[in-house]
Amino acid sequence: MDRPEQRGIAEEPRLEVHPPERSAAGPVSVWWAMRHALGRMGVARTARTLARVNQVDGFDCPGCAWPEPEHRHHAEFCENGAKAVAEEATRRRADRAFFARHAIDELTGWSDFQLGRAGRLTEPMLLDAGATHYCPVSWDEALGALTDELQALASPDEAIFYTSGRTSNEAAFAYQLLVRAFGTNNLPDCSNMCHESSGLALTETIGVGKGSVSLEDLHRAELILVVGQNPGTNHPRMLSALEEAKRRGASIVAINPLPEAGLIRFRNPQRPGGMVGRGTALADRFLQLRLGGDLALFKALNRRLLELDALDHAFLAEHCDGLEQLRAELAALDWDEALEATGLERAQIERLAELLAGRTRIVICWAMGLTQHRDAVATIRELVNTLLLRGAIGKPGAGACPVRGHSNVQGDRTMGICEQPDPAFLERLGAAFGFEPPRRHGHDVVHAIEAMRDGRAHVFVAMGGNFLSAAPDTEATAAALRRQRLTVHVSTKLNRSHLVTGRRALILPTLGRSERDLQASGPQLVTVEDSMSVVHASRGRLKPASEQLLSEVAIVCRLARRLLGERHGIPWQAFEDDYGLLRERIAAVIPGFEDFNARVASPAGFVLPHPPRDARRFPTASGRARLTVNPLSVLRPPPGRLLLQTLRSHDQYNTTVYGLNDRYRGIRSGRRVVLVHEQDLRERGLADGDLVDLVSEWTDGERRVARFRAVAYPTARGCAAAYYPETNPLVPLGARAEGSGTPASKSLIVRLEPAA
Ligand SMILES: Nc1nc2c(c(=O)[nH]1)N[C@H]1C(S)=C(S)[C@@H](COP(=O)(O)OP(=O)(O)OC[C@H]3O[C@@H](n4cnc5c(=O)[nH]c(N)nc54)[C@H](O)[C@@H]3O)O[C@H]1N2
Ligand SMILES: Nc1nc2c(c(=O)[nH]1)N[C@H]1C(S)=C(S)[C@@H](COP(=O)(O)OP(=O)(O)OC[C@H]3O[C@@H](n4cnc5c(=O)[nH]c(N)nc54)[C@H](O)[C@@H]3O)O[C@H]1N2
Ligand SMILES: [Mo]
Repeated sequence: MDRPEQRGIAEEPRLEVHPPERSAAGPVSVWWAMRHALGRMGVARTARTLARVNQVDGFDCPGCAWPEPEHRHHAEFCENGAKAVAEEATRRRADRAFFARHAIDELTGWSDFQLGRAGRLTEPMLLDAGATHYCPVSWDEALGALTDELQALASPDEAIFYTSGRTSNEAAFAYQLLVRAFGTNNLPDCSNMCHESSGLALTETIGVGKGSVSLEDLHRAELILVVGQNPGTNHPRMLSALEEAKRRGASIVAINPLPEAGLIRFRNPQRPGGMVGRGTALADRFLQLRLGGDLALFKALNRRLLELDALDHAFLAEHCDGLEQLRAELAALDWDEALEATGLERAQIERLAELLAGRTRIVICWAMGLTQHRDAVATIRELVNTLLLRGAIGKPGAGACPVRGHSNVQGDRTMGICEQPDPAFLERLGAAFGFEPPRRHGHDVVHAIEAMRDGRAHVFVAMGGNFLSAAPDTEATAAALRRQRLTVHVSTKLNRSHLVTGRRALILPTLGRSERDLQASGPQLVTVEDSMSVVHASRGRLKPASEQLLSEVAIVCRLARRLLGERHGIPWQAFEDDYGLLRERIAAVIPGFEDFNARVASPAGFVLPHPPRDARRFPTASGRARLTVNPLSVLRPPPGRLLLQTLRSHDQYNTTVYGLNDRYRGIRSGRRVVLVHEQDLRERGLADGDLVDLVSEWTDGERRVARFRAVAYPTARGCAAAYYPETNPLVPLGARAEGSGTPASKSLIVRLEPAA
């Protein structure tokens, strides 16, 4: 078995399927959090570590990007945050003895769960050409090898510099500076696979590619739509905010093909009632729509709002363009088509439109259920139309809330990690450092894979993440990585990207966010930006997993010194010694960071400017918000096929698998399942419990993953769901969102075949 996705598959003899749960969190989640933490960290370390998460003098949870409330609880973390912390603070070590014991071939046979359990990486490791094992190397040798390969390239554009979203602002700023001073904009990042569609749609419509609400707005909203998001698992602390809004009288509507537990009922472990009672019923309504049906839904809602004349006329007249075009287009909306796309009844849509018409403080939250579709950008633009028609932007209790993933993914973008940088940013960067940054756009994730595959790139460097497993089309990505001369990963933990490598490979182990970062000038803090544009400090407190770890900032600065030498006179050594100096430069280059060092000293941090949110000012070309026309085209799989979404279980953080349970959905001790409506199974001559292969169909041929257990599940008709990353081999490189290029990993056309 040479195929990367088929490796590490053991049969799952203990797999159990139970009915899905009807509520999220509560005492059971506290128990699970403690079980995970104690198992990996032991008692004393657990107490010390969890007491620091998201506290003002502690570190930012490396879990999700949900903001911290102003009045923090003693335990300001959730079950899944505790798992993320425990994963990093584990006492296990993947050290030189580990790598001497296990050949690459053997490790390749391990599951992602087993790889993660190997523990923290402890020193730089090199996999030499043709070698069977990684061997220890000094930092000097490691950075020397990378420098030599980069210098041997015919052009800086033959190198790829990926970033995942945990990297601090300081490390991200230094990294993009190094890459641009080297001479390329090849800075793909996890955003390309995540909220790229949101950033683009928001920039086009309101002029700023970030969400426009604060936590307080959520608390004060009268109506909250939660669309394409599973907060019970992926943003558990958001449930507290929903609960608070609910307590103040808000209505909550969940729009999703799956009845996710967290949206139905919530038992807040931080309130006495949450530990004993039945908890708060969160969603007042649940619209179970078809995958990819959201564009049709929002179009139909907007059409009804126009018919009802439920418009904020004053706001539209003062601030928006495009009302007449929108009106004309929506007048021609074909209801039959809209109903086919959504799978909903017309009355359901009309009732929701009436709810929207009756409320003014409206927040719409969304995540990957909207961004990872062919029509993602159009869908989000149409959702912005809804907000604009209702005047629900730039006033208290209202706005757009794209809920980000990685804990600093938004900050990384603010710092310039972007393959298509804003020319004004490059201008300021060049002026501040006295060099001419490259202007050519770089590669995003998919274009980077194509460049590596086609021999246009030869060195791949990753600042965090797990590129092989997170990217689409695992086979194609593996082939692309194998063609590289050198693949390099700055990582905390072992993962599959360390095993599918170029001719040579380096692992550069780094400090996690929970760990003390001591440099020449003393202990360093770093900063992060949450989903609501709040920038605040994070201070690691734990003893580093090994004495040989370098911080991400130190790795970048040392590489820069070797690679660029004195070129441009950038003070890399001083940056490494004192991150405060980096922050001074950030303040000079990036608007909103004036006086950065002083302001980050405030415990609550500070909020970045957002003109539409702050002053109803829309920095688009016309200076006005844009209502947009977004043509509808219905996804129609051929007869017998299903639409498949690839999503997260409760026991994973992206490609890191903490455990084998998806508790709320009733799946235990296994991950190779495909959730399908019972009737859809029956129509295909299948039944719950059958073993099936999933075959995706695309213009360039078929892709297959073998031996998944079919589970009869109450999902929308015609739709199926299975876990990422096991199903990434099914995502064709060419299946991408229009405009943003995000892999369309939530609406793959698949058929189920009985397994051989
Ligand atoms: N514990 C934990 N926390 C995490 C992560 C993690 O893996 N584990 N990942 C982090 C990251 S990087 C991110 S981006 C976020 C991801 O957070 P989510 O976006 O919540 O993650 P997914 O599991 O991909 O869930 C997608 C949700 O959208 C629904 N959905 C899918 N397609 C459609 C559609 O066409 N329409 C509608 N209306 N709904 C749809 C799915 O049924 C599911 O409920 O979470 C972050 N937080
Ligand atoms: N099919 C499918 N594919 C998807 C998605 C999907 O829903 N479906 N979701 C997409 C999304 S939203 C995202 S964001 C991407 C995620 O893509 P990535 O961000 O590339 O993947 P992660 O699994 O989050 O990366 C985990 C690795 O990061 C390293 N790491 C952890 N903490 C640190 C740190 O502090 N510093 C450093 N240097 N390394 C660290 C560890 O070695 C760990 O193994 O995947 C995307 N891929
Ligand atoms: Mo993400």
